Amino acid sequence: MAAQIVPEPVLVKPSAGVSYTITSGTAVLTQPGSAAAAQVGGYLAGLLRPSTGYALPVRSAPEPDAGGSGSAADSGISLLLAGAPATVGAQGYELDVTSTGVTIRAQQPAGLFAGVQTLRQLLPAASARTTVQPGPWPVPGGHVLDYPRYAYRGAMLDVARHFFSVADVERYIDEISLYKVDYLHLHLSDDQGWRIAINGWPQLTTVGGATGADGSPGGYFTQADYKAIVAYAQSRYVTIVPEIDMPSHVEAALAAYPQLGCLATAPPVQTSTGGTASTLCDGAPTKQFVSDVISQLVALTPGPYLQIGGDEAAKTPPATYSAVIGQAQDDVLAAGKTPIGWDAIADAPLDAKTVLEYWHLPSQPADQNYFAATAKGQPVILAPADHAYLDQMYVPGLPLGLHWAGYVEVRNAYDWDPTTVVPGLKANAVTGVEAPLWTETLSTMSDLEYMAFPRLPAIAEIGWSPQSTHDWVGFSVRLGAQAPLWAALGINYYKSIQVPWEQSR
Ligand code: TNX
Repeated sequence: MAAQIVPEPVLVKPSAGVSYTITSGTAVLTQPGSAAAAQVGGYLAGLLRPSTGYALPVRSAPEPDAGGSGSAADSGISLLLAGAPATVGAQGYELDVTSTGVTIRAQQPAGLFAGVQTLRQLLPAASARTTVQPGPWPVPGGHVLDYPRYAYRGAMLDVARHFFSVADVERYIDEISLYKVDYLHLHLSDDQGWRIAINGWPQLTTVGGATGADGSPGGYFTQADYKAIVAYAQSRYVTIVPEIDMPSHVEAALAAYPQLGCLATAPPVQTSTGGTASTLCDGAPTKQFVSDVISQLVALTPGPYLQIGGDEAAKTPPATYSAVIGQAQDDVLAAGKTPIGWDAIADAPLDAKTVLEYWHLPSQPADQNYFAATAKGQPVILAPADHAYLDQMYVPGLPLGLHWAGYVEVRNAYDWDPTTVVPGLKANAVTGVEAPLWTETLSTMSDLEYMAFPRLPAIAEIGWSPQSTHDWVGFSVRLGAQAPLWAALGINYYKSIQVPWEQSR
Protein backbone atom coordinates (compact mmCIF):
# COMPACT_ATOMS: atom_id res chain seq x y z
CA MET A 1 0.00 0.00 0.00
CA ALA A 2 2.71 2.44 1.02
CA ALA A 3 4.50 2.34 -2.33
CA GLN A 4 1.53 3.16 -4.53
CA ILE A 5 0.10 6.52 -3.52
CA VAL A 6 0.89 9.90 -5.12
CA PRO A 7 0.80 12.43 -3.52
CA GLU A 8 2.30 10.81 -0.43
CA PRO A 9 -0.28 10.78 2.38
CA VAL A 10 0.34 12.24 5.82
CA LEU A 11 0.28 8.74 7.33
CA VAL A 12 0.15 5.22 5.83
CA LYS A 13 0.03 2.07 7.98
CA PRO A 14 -0.15 -1.10 5.88
CA SER A 15 -1.70 -4.22 7.41
CA ALA A 16 0.52 -7.05 6.30
CA GLY A 17 -1.35 -9.99 4.82
CA VAL A 18 -4.73 -8.21 4.85
CA SER A 19 -6.71 -7.19 1.80
CA TYR A 20 -10.29 -6.58 0.71
CA THR A 21 -11.40 -7.94 -2.63
CA ILE A 22 -14.11 -6.21 -4.62
CA THR A 23 -16.53 -8.86 -5.89
CA SER A 24 -19.86 -9.04 -7.70
CA GLY A 25 -21.43 -8.68 -4.26
CA THR A 26 -19.73 -5.40 -3.39
CA ALA A 27 -21.90 -2.31 -2.92
CA VAL A 28 -20.92 1.33 -2.53
CA LEU A 29 -22.52 2.59 0.67
CA THR A 30 -22.73 6.35 1.10
CA GLN A 31 -23.52 8.73 3.95
CA PRO A 32 -27.29 8.69 4.59
CA GLY A 33 -28.93 11.94 3.51
CA SER A 34 -25.93 13.30 1.62
CA ALA A 35 -26.51 13.87 -2.08
CA ALA A 36 -22.85 14.85 -2.47
CA ALA A 37 -21.61 11.60 -0.92
CA ALA A 38 -24.01 9.68 -3.19
CA GLN A 39 -22.58 11.58 -6.18
CA VAL A 40 -19.01 10.63 -5.23
CA GLY A 41 -20.21 7.04 -4.79
CA GLY A 42 -21.81 7.12 -8.22
CA TYR A 43 -18.57 8.47 -9.68
CA LEU A 44 -16.55 5.65 -8.09
CA ALA A 45 -18.99 2.95 -9.19
CA GLY A 46 -19.03 4.47 -12.69
CA LEU A 47 -15.26 4.17 -12.86
CA LEU A 48 -15.18 0.54 -11.72
CA ARG A 49 -18.22 -1.00 -13.44
CA PRO A 50 -16.76 -1.17 -16.97
CA SER A 51 -13.57 -3.01 -15.94
CA THR A 52 -15.02 -5.27 -13.24
CA GLY A 53 -18.31 -5.97 -14.98
CA TYR A 54 -19.97 -5.83 -11.55
CA ALA A 55 -23.23 -4.02 -10.76
CA LEU A 56 -21.68 -2.09 -7.83
CA PRO A 57 -24.96 -0.62 -6.61
CA VAL A 58 -24.72 2.70 -4.78
CA ARG A 59 -26.99 2.95 -1.78
CA SER A 60 -27.33 4.67 1.52
CA ALA A 61 -25.11 3.22 4.25
CA PRO A 62 -26.97 1.76 7.23
CA GLU A 63 -27.33 4.27 10.07
CA PRO A 64 -24.66 3.42 12.66
CA ASP A 65 -26.17 1.34 15.47
CA ALA A 66 -26.09 2.48 19.07
CA GLY A 67 -22.97 0.41 19.66
CA GLY A 68 -20.70 2.54 17.50
CA SER A 69 -19.97 3.87 14.07
CA GLY A 70 -18.39 0.78 12.58
CA SER A 71 -21.26 -1.19 11.15
CA ALA A 72 -21.34 0.55 7.79
CA ALA A 73 -17.77 -0.50 7.19
CA ASP A 74 -18.57 -4.18 7.37
CA SER A 75 -19.33 -4.78 3.73
CA GLY A 76 -18.38 -3.07 0.54
CA ILE A 77 -16.97 0.39 0.04
CA SER A 78 -18.32 2.99 2.47
CA LEU A 79 -18.08 6.73 1.91
CA LEU A 80 -19.01 8.41 5.17
CA LEU A 81 -19.20 12.00 6.38
CA ALA A 82 -18.99 10.89 9.99
CA GLY A 83 -16.24 9.73 12.26
CA ALA A 84 -13.27 11.41 10.54
CA PRO A 85 -10.88 13.23 12.87
CA ALA A 86 -11.01 17.02 12.78
CA THR A 87 -7.42 17.08 11.51
CA VAL A 88 -8.51 15.97 8.03
CA GLY A 89 -10.12 19.39 7.52
CA ALA A 90 -12.18 20.29 4.47
CA GLN A 91 -10.23 18.23 1.90
CA GLY A 92 -8.68 15.36 3.85
CA TYR A 93 -9.90 11.84 4.60
CA GLU A 94 -9.20 8.69 6.48
CA LEU A 95 -9.19 5.37 4.60
CA ASP A 96 -9.32 1.93 6.18
CA VAL A 97 -9.06 -1.32 4.30
CA THR A 98 -9.85 -4.49 6.26
CA SER A 99 -10.70 -7.97 5.03
CA THR A 100 -14.39 -7.05 5.05
CA GLY A 101 -14.43 -3.68 3.38
CA VAL A 102 -13.07 -0.27 2.49
CA THR A 103 -14.16 2.75 4.52
CA ILE A 104 -13.42 6.34 3.58
CA ARG A 105 -14.37 8.95 6.15
CA ALA A 106 -14.19 12.71 5.68
CA GLN A 107 -15.56 15.93 7.10
CA GLN A 108 -16.62 17.18 3.67
CA PRO A 109 -17.48 15.57 0.31
CA ALA A 110 -14.20 16.91 -1.14
CA GLY A 111 -12.40 14.62 1.30
CA LEU A 112 -14.41 11.61 0.12
CA PHE A 113 -13.44 12.46 -3.44
CA ALA A 114 -9.76 12.67 -2.43
CA GLY A 115 -10.02 9.32 -0.65
CA VAL A 116 -11.54 7.77 -3.76
CA GLN A 117 -8.49 8.93 -5.76
CA THR A 118 -6.27 7.11 -3.28
CA LEU A 119 -8.43 4.00 -3.60
CA ARG A 120 -8.07 4.11 -7.41
CA GLN A 121 -4.29 4.04 -6.99
CA LEU A 122 -4.50 1.06 -4.61
CA LEU A 123 -6.52 -1.12 -7.00
CA PRO A 124 -4.95 -3.18 -9.79
CA ALA A 125 -4.36 -0.83 -12.73
CA ALA A 126 -6.64 -2.86 -14.99
CA SER A 127 -9.55 -1.52 -12.92
CA ALA A 128 -9.13 1.74 -14.87
CA ARG A 129 -9.78 0.09 -18.23
CA THR A 130 -13.08 0.61 -20.01
CA THR A 131 -13.69 -3.01 -21.02
CA VAL A 132 -14.29 -6.03 -18.77
CA GLN A 133 -11.04 -7.42 -17.34
CA PRO A 134 -10.44 -10.75 -15.59
CA GLY A 135 -9.70 -9.44 -12.09
CA PRO A 136 -9.46 -10.26 -9.18
CA TRP A 137 -9.77 -6.81 -7.55
CA PRO A 138 -7.87 -6.79 -4.25
CA VAL A 139 -7.23 -3.61 -2.25
CA PRO A 140 -4.22 -3.90 0.07
CA GLY A 141 -5.14 -3.62 3.76
CA GLY A 142 -4.17 -0.77 6.00
CA HIS A 143 -4.92 2.69 7.28
CA VAL A 144 -4.35 6.07 5.63
CA LEU A 145 -4.76 9.47 7.29
CA ASP A 146 -4.40 12.28 4.81
CA TYR A 147 -4.93 15.99 4.26
CA PRO A 148 -3.25 18.67 2.14
CA ARG A 149 -0.39 21.00 2.97
CA TYR A 150 -1.89 23.80 0.80
CA ALA A 151 -5.50 24.54 -0.10
CA TYR A 152 -4.46 25.69 -3.60
CA ARG A 153 -2.94 22.98 -5.76
CA GLY A 154 -3.23 24.24 -9.29
CA ALA A 155 -2.66 23.25 -12.85
CA MET A 156 -2.76 25.81 -15.66
CA LEU A 157 -3.66 25.12 -19.26
CA ASP A 158 -2.94 27.60 -22.07
CA VAL A 159 -5.82 27.28 -24.55
CA ALA A 160 -4.75 30.53 -26.27
CA ARG A 161 -1.61 29.50 -28.16
CA HIS A 162 -3.23 26.29 -29.32
CA PHE A 163 -6.92 25.85 -28.71
CA PHE A 164 -8.16 22.75 -26.91
CA SER A 165 -11.75 21.51 -27.02
CA VAL A 166 -14.17 21.17 -24.11
CA ALA A 167 -13.61 17.39 -24.27
CA ASP A 168 -9.82 17.85 -24.03
CA VAL A 169 -10.15 20.21 -21.07
CA GLU A 170 -12.47 17.74 -19.35
CA ARG A 171 -10.02 14.91 -19.91
CA TYR A 172 -7.27 17.06 -18.41
CA ILE A 173 -9.53 17.77 -15.41
CA ASP A 174 -9.94 14.01 -14.92
CA GLU A 175 -6.18 13.55 -15.12
CA ILE A 176 -5.24 16.30 -12.65
CA SER A 177 -7.92 15.27 -10.16
CA LEU A 178 -6.37 11.79 -9.91
CA TYR A 179 -3.47 13.58 -8.15
CA LYS A 180 -5.73 15.72 -5.94
CA VAL A 181 -5.12 18.93 -7.89
CA ASP A 182 -8.07 21.17 -7.04
CA TYR A 183 -7.71 24.27 -9.25
CA LEU A 184 -7.49 24.53 -13.02
CA HIS A 185 -6.37 27.95 -14.24
CA LEU A 186 -7.38 28.47 -17.87
CA HIS A 187 -5.20 30.93 -19.81
CA LEU A 188 -8.02 32.18 -22.06
CA SER A 189 -6.34 34.96 -24.05
CA ASP A 190 -2.98 35.80 -25.53
CA ASP A 191 -1.43 37.26 -28.68
CA GLN A 192 -2.29 34.12 -30.62
CA GLY A 193 -5.92 33.79 -29.67
CA TRP A 194 -8.94 34.98 -27.68
CA ARG A 195 -10.85 31.91 -26.46
CA ILE A 196 -13.95 33.01 -24.50
CA ALA A 197 -17.05 34.71 -25.87
CA ILE A 198 -17.71 38.12 -24.30
CA ASN A 199 -21.15 39.63 -24.92
CA GLY A 200 -20.96 42.99 -26.68
CA TRP A 201 -17.51 42.23 -28.12
CA PRO A 202 -18.25 39.58 -30.77
CA GLN A 203 -15.06 40.07 -32.78
CA LEU A 204 -12.90 39.01 -29.85
CA THR A 205 -13.80 35.45 -30.80
CA THR A 206 -14.75 35.68 -34.49
CA VAL A 207 -11.53 37.57 -35.35
CA GLY A 208 -9.34 37.08 -32.28
CA GLY A 209 -10.19 33.41 -31.86
CA ALA A 210 -10.06 32.34 -35.49
CA THR A 211 -6.47 31.08 -35.48
CA GLY A 212 -3.73 29.78 -33.19
CA ALA A 213 0.02 29.45 -33.07
CA ASP A 214 1.64 28.26 -36.30
CA GLY A 215 -1.55 29.03 -38.19
CA SER A 216 -3.43 26.30 -36.30
CA PRO A 217 -7.22 26.37 -36.62
CA GLY A 218 -8.08 28.25 -33.42
CA GLY A 219 -11.49 28.16 -31.80
CA TYR A 220 -13.16 29.48 -28.69
CA PHE A 221 -15.50 28.60 -25.85
CA THR A 222 -19.02 29.95 -25.94
CA GLN A 223 -20.23 31.01 -22.51
CA ALA A 224 -22.27 27.77 -22.46
CA ASP A 225 -19.09 25.77 -23.18
CA TYR A 226 -17.31 27.53 -20.35
CA LYS A 227 -20.22 26.80 -17.98
CA ALA A 228 -20.05 23.14 -19.01
CA ILE A 229 -16.33 23.07 -18.15
CA VAL A 230 -17.02 24.73 -14.78
CA ALA A 231 -19.74 22.18 -13.99
CA TYR A 232 -17.59 19.23 -15.08
CA ALA A 233 -14.74 20.53 -12.96
CA GLN A 234 -17.08 20.87 -9.96
CA SER A 235 -18.02 17.20 -10.33
CA ARG A 236 -14.30 16.42 -9.93
CA TYR A 237 -13.84 18.87 -7.03
CA VAL A 238 -11.78 21.14 -9.29
CA THR A 239 -12.37 24.90 -9.31
CA ILE A 240 -11.83 26.85 -12.55
CA VAL A 241 -9.74 30.04 -12.41
CA PRO A 242 -10.19 32.03 -15.64
CA GLU A 243 -7.37 34.27 -16.85
CA ILE A 244 -7.57 37.16 -19.25
CA ASP A 245 -4.04 38.42 -19.78
CA MET A 246 -3.64 42.23 -19.82
CA PRO A 247 -2.37 44.84 -20.51
CA SER A 248 0.10 42.94 -22.73
CA HIS A 249 -0.29 39.60 -24.54
CA VAL A 250 -3.32 41.21 -26.26
CA GLU A 251 -2.54 41.06 -30.00
CA ALA A 252 -5.65 38.95 -30.66
CA ALA A 253 -7.87 41.48 -28.86
CA LEU A 254 -6.24 44.35 -30.81
CA ALA A 255 -6.83 42.51 -34.08
CA ALA A 256 -10.50 42.46 -33.14
CA TYR A 257 -10.74 45.97 -31.64
CA PRO A 258 -7.72 48.17 -32.49
CA GLN A 259 -9.18 51.02 -30.43
CA LEU A 260 -8.16 49.03 -27.32
CA GLY A 261 -4.56 49.81 -28.30
CA CYS A 262 -5.27 53.31 -29.68
CA LEU A 263 -4.26 51.91 -33.08
CA ALA A 264 -5.45 53.33 -36.41
CA THR A 265 -5.44 49.94 -38.09
CA ALA A 266 -5.92 46.43 -36.78
CA PRO A 267 -2.80 44.27 -36.57
CA PRO A 268 -3.12 40.62 -37.57
CA VAL A 269 -3.60 38.02 -34.85
CA GLN A 270 -0.13 36.71 -34.08
CA THR A 271 0.56 33.24 -35.45
CA SER A 272 4.23 33.10 -34.49
CA THR A 273 5.17 32.34 -30.90
CA GLY A 274 7.76 35.03 -30.29
CA GLY A 275 7.69 37.60 -27.52
CA THR A 276 4.81 39.96 -27.14
CA ALA A 277 4.93 43.54 -28.36
CA SER A 278 1.27 44.34 -27.78
CA THR A 279 -0.35 46.58 -25.22
CA LEU A 280 -3.70 48.02 -24.30
CA CYS A 281 -3.74 51.83 -24.15
CA ASP A 282 -5.40 54.14 -21.65
CA GLY A 283 -8.86 55.25 -22.65
CA ALA A 284 -12.60 54.81 -22.49
CA PRO A 285 -12.73 51.71 -24.75
CA THR A 286 -10.16 49.93 -22.58
CA LYS A 287 -12.06 50.78 -19.39
CA GLN A 288 -15.30 49.46 -20.88
CA PHE A 289 -13.51 46.34 -22.16
CA VAL A 290 -11.91 45.52 -18.79
CA SER A 291 -15.21 46.12 -17.03
CA ASP A 292 -17.21 43.92 -19.42
CA VAL A 293 -14.67 41.10 -19.46
CA ILE A 294 -14.30 40.95 -15.68
CA SER A 295 -18.01 41.27 -14.93
CA GLN A 296 -18.93 38.52 -17.38
CA LEU A 297 -16.20 36.17 -16.14
CA VAL A 298 -17.26 36.83 -12.55
CA ALA A 299 -20.84 35.92 -13.44
CA LEU A 300 -19.70 32.69 -15.13
CA THR A 301 -17.25 31.63 -12.42
CA PRO A 302 -18.41 30.26 -9.06
CA GLY A 303 -14.84 29.89 -7.78
CA PRO A 304 -13.13 32.47 -5.58
CA TYR A 305 -10.32 33.55 -7.96
CA LEU A 306 -9.87 35.43 -11.24
CA GLN A 307 -6.42 35.69 -12.84
CA ILE A 308 -5.77 39.12 -14.41
CA GLY A 309 -2.45 38.43 -16.17
CA GLY A 310 0.02 41.30 -16.03
CA ASP A 311 3.14 39.54 -17.34
CA GLU A 312 5.72 40.78 -19.83
CA ALA A 313 4.27 44.23 -20.40
CA ALA A 314 7.48 45.77 -21.73
CA LYS A 315 5.64 48.04 -24.18
CA THR A 316 3.12 49.35 -21.64
CA PRO A 317 3.85 52.75 -20.04
CA PRO A 318 3.91 52.41 -16.21
CA ALA A 319 0.89 54.68 -15.75
CA THR A 320 -1.16 52.58 -18.17
CA TYR A 321 0.01 49.39 -16.49
CA SER A 322 -1.11 50.65 -13.08
CA ALA A 323 -4.41 51.90 -14.48
CA VAL A 324 -5.33 48.63 -16.22
CA ILE A 325 -4.14 46.29 -13.45
CA GLY A 326 -5.64 48.62 -10.86
CA GLN A 327 -9.04 48.58 -12.54
CA ALA A 328 -8.99 44.80 -13.08
CA GLN A 329 -8.07 44.27 -9.45
CA ASP A 330 -10.77 46.65 -8.20
CA ASP A 331 -13.44 45.07 -10.40
CA VAL A 332 -12.56 41.56 -9.20
CA LEU A 333 -12.53 42.66 -5.55
CA ALA A 334 -15.79 44.61 -5.89
CA ALA A 335 -17.40 41.40 -7.15
CA GLY A 336 -16.32 39.62 -3.97
CA LYS A 337 -13.58 37.59 -5.67
CA THR A 338 -9.82 37.46 -5.15
CA PRO A 339 -7.47 38.61 -7.93
CA ILE A 340 -4.41 36.58 -8.89
CA GLY A 341 -1.81 38.07 -11.23
CA TRP A 342 1.63 37.11 -12.51
CA ASP A 343 4.35 38.40 -10.17
CA ALA A 344 4.92 41.62 -12.19
CA ILE A 345 1.60 43.04 -11.01
CA ALA A 346 3.53 44.07 -7.89
CA ASP A 347 4.52 47.03 -10.14
CA ALA A 348 0.93 48.27 -9.73
CA PRO A 349 -0.65 49.25 -6.39
CA LEU A 350 -1.77 45.97 -4.77
CA ASP A 351 -4.69 45.17 -2.53
CA ALA A 352 -3.60 43.13 0.51
CA LYS A 353 -5.70 40.17 -0.73
CA THR A 354 -4.27 40.04 -4.26
CA VAL A 355 -2.26 36.89 -4.89
CA LEU A 356 1.04 37.04 -6.82
CA GLU A 357 1.82 34.06 -9.02
CA TYR A 358 5.62 33.66 -9.00
CA TRP A 359 6.98 32.26 -12.25
CA HIS A 360 10.57 33.53 -12.30
CA LEU A 361 13.75 31.56 -11.62
CA PRO A 362 17.01 32.25 -9.76
CA SER A 363 18.89 33.43 -12.85
CA GLN A 364 15.99 35.72 -13.81
CA PRO A 365 14.30 36.76 -10.56
CA ALA A 366 11.18 38.89 -10.29
CA ASP A 367 11.70 42.62 -9.85
CA GLN A 368 12.18 44.53 -6.60
CA ASN A 369 8.50 45.45 -6.31
CA TYR A 370 7.64 41.77 -6.02
CA PHE A 371 10.18 41.31 -3.22
CA ALA A 372 8.97 44.47 -1.47
CA ALA A 373 5.39 43.15 -1.61
CA THR A 374 6.23 39.70 -0.25
CA ALA A 375 8.38 41.19 2.51
CA LYS A 376 5.12 42.74 3.69
CA GLY A 377 3.29 39.41 3.46
CA GLN A 378 1.54 39.54 0.05
CA PRO A 379 0.11 36.06 -0.67
CA VAL A 380 1.89 34.01 -3.34
CA ILE A 381 1.24 30.99 -5.54
CA LEU A 382 4.53 29.32 -6.46
CA ALA A 383 5.02 28.31 -10.09
CA PRO A 384 8.79 28.70 -10.51
CA ALA A 385 9.56 27.98 -14.16
CA ASP A 386 12.69 25.91 -13.47
CA HIS A 387 10.61 23.45 -11.41
CA ALA A 388 6.90 23.84 -12.16
CA TYR A 389 6.70 24.78 -15.87
CA LEU A 390 5.33 21.73 -17.63
CA ASP A 391 6.09 23.27 -21.04
CA GLN A 392 9.86 23.15 -20.52
CA MET A 393 11.71 20.36 -22.26
CA TYR A 394 12.72 17.42 -20.07
CA VAL A 395 16.16 16.97 -21.67
CA PRO A 396 17.79 18.38 -24.81
CA GLY A 397 16.68 17.11 -28.17
CA LEU A 398 13.07 16.18 -27.48
CA PRO A 399 10.44 17.18 -30.03
CA LEU A 400 8.17 19.08 -27.61
CA GLY A 401 8.71 22.01 -25.29
CA LEU A 402 10.74 25.17 -24.81
CA HIS A 403 13.86 25.48 -22.69
CA TRP A 404 14.35 29.12 -21.81
CA ALA A 405 14.10 28.16 -18.11
CA GLY A 406 16.49 25.23 -18.57
CA TYR A 407 15.61 21.58 -18.84
CA VAL A 408 13.15 20.29 -16.28
CA GLU A 409 13.60 16.57 -15.70
CA VAL A 410 11.28 14.84 -13.23
CA ARG A 411 13.69 15.31 -10.36
CA ASN A 412 13.86 19.09 -10.98
CA ALA A 413 10.07 19.17 -10.94
CA TYR A 414 10.05 17.41 -7.58
CA ASP A 415 13.05 18.81 -5.71
CA TRP A 416 11.87 22.10 -4.25
CA ASP A 417 10.04 23.50 -1.27
CA PRO A 418 7.47 26.27 -1.75
CA THR A 419 8.51 28.03 1.45
CA THR A 420 12.18 28.38 0.49
CA VAL A 421 12.35 28.27 -3.32
CA VAL A 422 12.09 32.07 -3.56
CA PRO A 423 13.88 34.09 -0.89
CA GLY A 424 11.95 36.39 1.38
CA LEU A 425 8.64 34.56 1.52
CA LYS A 426 6.73 34.52 4.76
CA ALA A 427 5.72 30.86 5.30
CA ASN A 428 2.08 31.65 5.94
CA ALA A 429 1.93 33.78 2.77
CA VAL A 430 2.07 30.70 0.53
CA THR A 431 -1.40 30.14 -0.93
CA GLY A 432 -0.20 27.10 -2.84
CA VAL A 433 1.53 25.87 -5.97
CA GLU A 434 0.71 25.68 -9.66
CA ALA A 435 1.99 23.78 -12.68
CA PRO A 436 1.51 25.86 -15.85
CA LEU A 437 1.26 24.16 -19.24
CA TRP A 438 1.93 26.71 -21.98
CA THR A 439 1.15 25.47 -25.45
CA GLU A 440 3.39 27.24 -27.98
CA THR A 441 4.75 23.82 -29.04
CA LEU A 442 1.80 21.63 -27.99
CA SER A 443 -1.22 21.05 -30.19
CA THR A 444 -2.76 17.69 -29.25
CA MET A 445 -4.05 16.03 -26.10
CA SER A 446 -1.25 13.50 -26.45
CA ASP A 447 1.28 16.39 -26.43
CA LEU A 448 -0.27 17.81 -23.25
CA GLU A 449 -0.08 14.43 -21.53
CA TYR A 450 3.53 13.88 -22.55
CA MET A 451 4.53 17.16 -20.87
CA ALA A 452 2.26 16.83 -17.80
CA PHE A 453 3.15 13.21 -17.04
CA PRO A 454 5.12 12.48 -14.96
CA ARG A 455 5.80 16.08 -13.81
CA LEU A 456 2.27 17.12 -12.88
CA PRO A 457 2.10 14.44 -10.14
CA ALA A 458 5.42 15.82 -8.82
CA ILE A 459 4.01 19.33 -8.45
CA ALA A 460 0.79 17.89 -7.03
CA GLU A 461 2.83 16.15 -4.34
CA ILE A 462 4.72 19.37 -3.55
CA GLY A 463 1.35 21.03 -2.97
CA TRP A 464 -0.31 18.22 -1.01
CA SER A 465 2.24 16.26 1.02
CA PRO A 466 3.95 17.39 4.23
CA GLN A 467 7.52 18.58 3.65
CA SER A 468 8.63 15.92 6.17
CA THR A 469 7.73 13.21 3.63
CA HIS A 470 9.88 14.77 0.89
CA ASP A 471 12.20 12.08 -0.48
CA TRP A 472 13.20 11.70 -4.13
CA VAL A 473 13.93 7.97 -4.02
CA GLY A 474 10.62 7.12 -2.37
CA PHE A 475 8.76 9.47 -4.70
CA SER A 476 10.38 7.97 -7.80
CA VAL A 477 9.24 4.48 -6.76
CA ARG A 478 5.66 5.63 -6.10
CA LEU A 479 5.69 7.55 -9.38
CA GLY A 480 6.94 4.49 -11.24
CA ALA A 481 3.99 2.56 -9.79
CA GLN A 482 1.60 4.93 -11.64
CA ALA A 483 2.71 3.76 -15.10
CA PRO A 484 0.33 0.78 -15.34
CA LEU A 485 -2.52 3.08 -14.33
CA TRP A 486 -1.57 5.58 -17.04
CA ALA A 487 -1.37 2.76 -19.56
CA ALA A 488 -4.87 1.61 -18.54
CA LEU A 489 -6.20 5.18 -18.83
CA GLY A 490 -4.48 5.73 -22.17
CA ILE A 491 -2.37 8.60 -20.80
CA ASN A 492 0.74 9.36 -22.84
CA TYR A 493 3.83 10.07 -20.73
CA TYR A 494 7.56 10.72 -20.90
CA LYS A 495 9.45 7.62 -19.87
CA SER A 496 12.14 9.40 -17.89
CA ILE A 497 15.24 7.33 -17.15
CA GLN A 498 15.14 8.81 -13.63
CA VAL A 499 12.06 6.77 -12.71
CA PRO A 500 11.92 2.98 -12.04
CA TRP A 501 8.80 2.34 -14.12
CA GLU A 502 6.65 -0.60 -13.12
CA GLN A 503 5.50 -2.77 -16.00
CA SER A 504 2.28 -3.97 -14.41
CA ARG A 505 0.38 -4.19 -11.18
C1 TNX B 1 6.51 33.05 -20.32
S1 TNX B 1 5.54 32.99 -17.62
C2 TNX B 1 5.19 33.47 -20.36
C3 TNX B 1 4.26 32.86 -21.31
C4 TNX B 1 4.94 31.85 -22.19
C5 TNX B 1 5.88 31.02 -21.36
C6 TNX B 1 6.53 29.91 -22.14
C7 TNX B 1 4.56 34.02 -18.15
C8 TNX B 1 3.71 34.61 -17.17
N1 TNX B 1 4.61 34.32 -19.47
O1 TNX B 1 3.66 33.86 -22.10
O2 TNX B 1 3.96 31.05 -22.77
O3 TNX B 1 6.88 31.85 -20.83
O4 TNX B 1 7.27 29.08 -21.32
